[in-house]
Amino acid sequence: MTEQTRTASAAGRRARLAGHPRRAGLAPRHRPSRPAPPPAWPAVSVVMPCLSEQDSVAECVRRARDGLAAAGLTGEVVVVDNGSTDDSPRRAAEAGAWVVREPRRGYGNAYLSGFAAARGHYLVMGDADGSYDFGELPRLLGPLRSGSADYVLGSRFAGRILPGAMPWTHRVIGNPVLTRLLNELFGLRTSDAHSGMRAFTRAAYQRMAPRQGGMELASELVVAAAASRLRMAEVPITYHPRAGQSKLHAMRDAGRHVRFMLGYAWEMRRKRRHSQP
Ligand SMILES: Nc1nc2c(ncn2[C@@H]2O[C@H](COP(=O)(O)OP(=O)(O)OP(=O)(O)O)[C@@H](O)[C@H]2O)c(=O)[nH]1
Ligand SMILES: [Mg+2]
Repeated sequence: MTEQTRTASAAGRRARLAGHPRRAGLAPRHRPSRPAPPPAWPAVSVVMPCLSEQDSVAECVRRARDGLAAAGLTGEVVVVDNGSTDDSPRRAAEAGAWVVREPRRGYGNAYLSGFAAARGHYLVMGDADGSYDFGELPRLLGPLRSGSADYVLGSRFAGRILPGAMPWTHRVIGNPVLTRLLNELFGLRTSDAHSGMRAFTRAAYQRMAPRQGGMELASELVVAAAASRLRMAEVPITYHPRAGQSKLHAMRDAGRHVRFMLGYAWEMRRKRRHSQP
């Protein structure tokens, strides 16, 4: 053992005793079934991106807190305010969320700063628009807590899409076509590549190390989870009609997904060619 690695492992041991997963120096190594941190640090961080969702954000925060309590887990709800022009930040804070501000617009940018602020051992994603039911948190976290998966996708297509929750163009064309393209390009079998409800361990997140600032973060996470050889699971969820105005720009966002997928697949192929003798 070199002097440097000895120092690093001693520091890791000291930090592990201190109890916080990030200070414990667990990343970037992969430890799929570590025990949850002691209660002083939240077991779960529910992160919600929020762009002017004043009609729903407080209820989402309450449902997430109730969901954590039902699972018997300590937790925090991190709402990332992405430049709301309404009362969302105040309502989120009043409902018990920790509000973080991210001035750079974009679904991905909002998530990246929410994850950077989050302290939990498990990280959960979900919109602040009322379309995902945070009462389903205990089921979503099940495969992580049992140690059978590192990354769980809440699948709307394997579950239920309630009337009015998704326009038929997205349900029959947009989502299935983009999901199929992703599966074909990367040899995967996901049923809902753009679901906004997911959960993973902190170590899994550090292995995926996502970077995309827009909606294409959703595709990036699926592909990066597979590329990082994470154990993936899908749990059926119910998709509800959202409150307030959609922030989705269907064509522009679909274009960003396609560009990301083609770029990533090209890069993977190029690396593979170069690594061949
Ligand atoms: N699209 C988008 N959403 C953002 C942004 N910043 C934060 N968000 C939040 O990210 C979540 C996802 O956006 P939505 O408009 O719900 O997009 P979607 O779920 O694909 O579309 P809907 O089915 O219409 O809800 C919401 O909670 C938004 O408030 C942003 O710059 N763009
Ligand atoms: Mg939504």
